[in-house]
Amino acid sequence: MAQTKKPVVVTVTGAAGNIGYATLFRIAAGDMLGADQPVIINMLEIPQAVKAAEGTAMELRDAAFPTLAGLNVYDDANKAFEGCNYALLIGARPRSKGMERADLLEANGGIFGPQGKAINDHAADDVRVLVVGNPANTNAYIAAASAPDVPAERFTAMMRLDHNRAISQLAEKTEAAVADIKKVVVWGNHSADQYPDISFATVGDKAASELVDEEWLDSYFVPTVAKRGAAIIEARGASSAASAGSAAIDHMRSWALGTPEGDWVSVALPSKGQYDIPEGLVYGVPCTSDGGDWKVVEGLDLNAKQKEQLKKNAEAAQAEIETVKKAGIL
Ligand code: NAX
Repeated sequence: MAQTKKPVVVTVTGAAGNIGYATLFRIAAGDMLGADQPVIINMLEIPQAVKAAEGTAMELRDAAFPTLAGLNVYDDANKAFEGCNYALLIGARPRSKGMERADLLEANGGIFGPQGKAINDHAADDVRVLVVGNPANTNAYIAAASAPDVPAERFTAMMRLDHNRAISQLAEKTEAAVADIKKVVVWGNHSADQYPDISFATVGDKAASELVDEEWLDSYFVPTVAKRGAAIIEARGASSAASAGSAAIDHMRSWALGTPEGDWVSVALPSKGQYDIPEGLVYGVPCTSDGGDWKVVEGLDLNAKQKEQLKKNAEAAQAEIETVKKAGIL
């Protein structure tokens, strides 16, 4: 396809990591923003991993993607986010043996605070940010808090992998095609206490709730989706990489190019108080996009069980923010 558009800058952090490797080639191939949108990719890594990132950059060049208009490797966030239109914050500190959740939050706060500031100071006015590195919701909160000049709703955390996992499980159970499933939502945090919900979902022209029973939902569907990451580590000996990268591509593509009529996707973004979710909390909700900003789907009728789940998840997400505040990161 002829490329007439001006190139956009896509910054990928953790570019030498597993998810980075799975994601970069698809961005460069045009899967994220379309085959008519040239991209300049800025790869950000820590100094020790720059050499590995340069190896990946060599491979990216060797693929001769027509959409790849430029490629840079940096270990300086201020340079990597210069003019950035799309930021995928994948690089994070993994939890090491004996590390408490509070230590993990603190270590990652030290990464996402400065990166938020670098985005604030150097990115393009229309920058859109997706945080993948865990704990993703809290990291997005920290980055947004460090970027006061960027509208907070441009900082999102990834729920799309959980969303896609939920669709896949429901498709398998109902023997339907993935494309026939609409309006699944995963509420809350990208963590084991997320709430995958099919109450509003349809499978073809039927309500999903008519096709599956409560027992399957509570004892199989919800725990399978919520604990899928652990099951993959157990089976592969490594955490989800290609599926996570694919979800990151889906998230950005839906945001930039829009969601289809009659469907929505799950996105964690700073709450404006919808569904009694505390304001500011980065929380997974159903969203649509017309290619501009995310629009939260409002006014869904929630029953007592759903409200209880949402409240529980909000408390868990809030507790992480409190831990970060206590550590003096915010
Ligand atoms: P890897 O350990 O393979 O790669 C992480 C990379 O980040 C490393 O190359 C490291 O050098 C780099 N890095 C660390 N600090 C950095 C910094 N300050 N600036 C730039 N780069 C930095 O992990 P990978 O498997 O790629 O996973 C990346 C993150 O995604 C992890 O935090 C992981 O927990 C998280 N995940 C999030 C998911 C989600 O749905 N939100 C699902 C998959 C994944 O578990």
